[in-house]
Amino acid sequence: MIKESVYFSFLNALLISDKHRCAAIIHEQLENGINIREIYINIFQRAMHRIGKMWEQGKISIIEEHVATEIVSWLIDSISPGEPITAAGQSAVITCVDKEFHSLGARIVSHIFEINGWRTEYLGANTPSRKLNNFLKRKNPDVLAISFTFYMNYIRLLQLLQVISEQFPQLPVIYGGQACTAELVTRIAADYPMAIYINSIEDLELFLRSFTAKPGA
Ligand code: B12
Repeated sequence: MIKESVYFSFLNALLISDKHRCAAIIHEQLENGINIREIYINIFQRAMHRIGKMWEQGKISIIEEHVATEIVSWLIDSISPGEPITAAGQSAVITCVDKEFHSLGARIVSHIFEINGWRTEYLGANTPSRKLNNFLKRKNPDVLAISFTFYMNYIRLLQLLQVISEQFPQLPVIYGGQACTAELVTRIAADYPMAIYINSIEDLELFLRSFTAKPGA
């Protein structure tokens, strides 16, 4: 379990853009045997949500927010085990919706797939829906995972689901992210029953385990 003092030391280091201190704190946690998922959620996610609140309240500037994002993004990649070179398991494409610039959540989701033995294609932020077709045809993934954070993009999420439901009706789709309201999830369940809403990393891992366990998968 992450101690509160560790979280606050990390947040303070992030707020003064002290990349090396942030890295030292994280590496110490890993050396102490702290699970990487705990670091993703209880340090990175928690700190970035806090940074968002501080930015909203005018307590920090957009520049500080940008630097914090870059530090966390760098740390996520540098501590993640990565996909094994010989991975032969299932594959996933992980993307953000069109005009969605929040990419850290999708990045973590991509690493969670890899930790569970999946091969991944992480497409990052702002992926144009129409351009996804050819890529999906070529890669033929077992799952498409979509991340959605900024509520104004909900039409683009629906457009993407429409494209997928028409062109890849058999492709299992999961989606998640902060902007998934109960109302939107209900609407998607009615219009796009192939899309499964997953609202936490724990539930994502449960999904991945049951998916792997399916006969013939
Ligand atoms: C960093 C940041 C930015 C950066 C993003 C850079 C980048 N490379 O990602 C920049 C500067 C680009 C940005 C821009 C904007 N932002 Co901003 N941003 C943030 C901030 C501070 C952190 C986001 C983050 O990285 N969180 C950490 C990650 C790890 O957490 P997460 O996203 O929740 O992801 C986890 C889960 O949700 C889940 N998950 C996510 N996706 C998926 C997908 C699946 C399949 C599954 C299973 C799970 C899952 O798992 C993840 C890992 O645990 C948030 C604050 C916040 N509350 O998050 C605001 C925030 C998201 N931004 C906000 C806003 C308003 C904006 C702007 C409109 C600002 C502006 N006026 O320009 C623009 C919109 C840009 C756009 N079109 O997308 C609002 C959104 C409000 C809303 N209701 O939609 C927030 C909440 C800030 C606030 N408090 O108001 N932002």
